[in-house]
Amino acid sequence: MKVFISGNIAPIGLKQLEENNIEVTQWKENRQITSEELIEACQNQDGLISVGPNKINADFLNACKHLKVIALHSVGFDQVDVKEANKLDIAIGNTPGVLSGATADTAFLLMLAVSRKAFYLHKKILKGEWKNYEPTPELGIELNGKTLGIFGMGKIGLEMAKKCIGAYQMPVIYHNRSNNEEAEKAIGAKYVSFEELLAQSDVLSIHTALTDETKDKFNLDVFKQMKREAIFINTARGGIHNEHDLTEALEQGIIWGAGLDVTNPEPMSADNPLLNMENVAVLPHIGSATQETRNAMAEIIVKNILAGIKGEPLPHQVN
Ligand code: 8YV
Repeated sequence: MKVFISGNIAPIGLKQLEENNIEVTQWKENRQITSEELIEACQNQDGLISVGPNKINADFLNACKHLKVIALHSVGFDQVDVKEANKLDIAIGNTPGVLSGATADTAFLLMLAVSRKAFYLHKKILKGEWKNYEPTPELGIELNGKTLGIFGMGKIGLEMAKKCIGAYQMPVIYHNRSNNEEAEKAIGAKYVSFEELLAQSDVLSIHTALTDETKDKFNLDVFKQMKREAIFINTARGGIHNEHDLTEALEQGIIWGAGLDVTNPEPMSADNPLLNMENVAVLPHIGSATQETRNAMAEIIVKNILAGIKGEPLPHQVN
């Protein structure tokens, strides 16, 4: 059986594929594979391990109908045309659960960094601007007892909420399509309407999938309904906030700060104005980028591939 990998996965995954006699071809170039190259590379393969933002759209799926399984190196599957995959009977696997802690850590890191202007002040040192001690300018804000709003209370949102409660006793409110009883029971999270979430959150952290419903959801109108002292955090997908509107909201002081692990587009251009703002922290989509999590993701990917090429249901199948 043959599998193409469109990037790098943790060595443990490669080892397990080899132990299971899977013949692996891997994209080794230091750039993202193009759609045409991906189609070409998948021609005589049984499965694909899709690493990074490859578009698994109708064109790709129809050109690669013969694939039995596509194992994503992500929990998110917004890049996949799931309906088309269903029509063509191609199993799509993802990696849920194992990256919740690492992604929540990234959200927490960004929240704290924004609250103390950490990335901005660090850049000032690099520019030789740490001159003398000045007690008042560029002050941060404290998080203790502030209200955390979670948009999309799933596994990652719950992890973020637990960290915020543990560190800062933050009361937690959330908005979802439906109640998350586990979160309500486990941490006393309170379900609120979207409008209440905006009006009451001191920190609003996004943990939902990118869908037609959530695309551009956080736009200027929405930022205007948030508190002026609010911090907006997005570790989910850049498409959920409108980057132009977020920039305007920050420039005009409509909200206080923002921490982003995801941008739109990715990579973010080096001259993006958000990168020079005092109350902004941006990371290059590192949510799941720890050794432990990437190992665990690779192991799930292998399980998904092995099941898929045998025509069995995947342990983590999205369709
Ligand atoms: C990945 C992610 O790093 O799981 C997700 O949805 O965004 C990240 O874990 C990314 O998809 C690269 O494969």
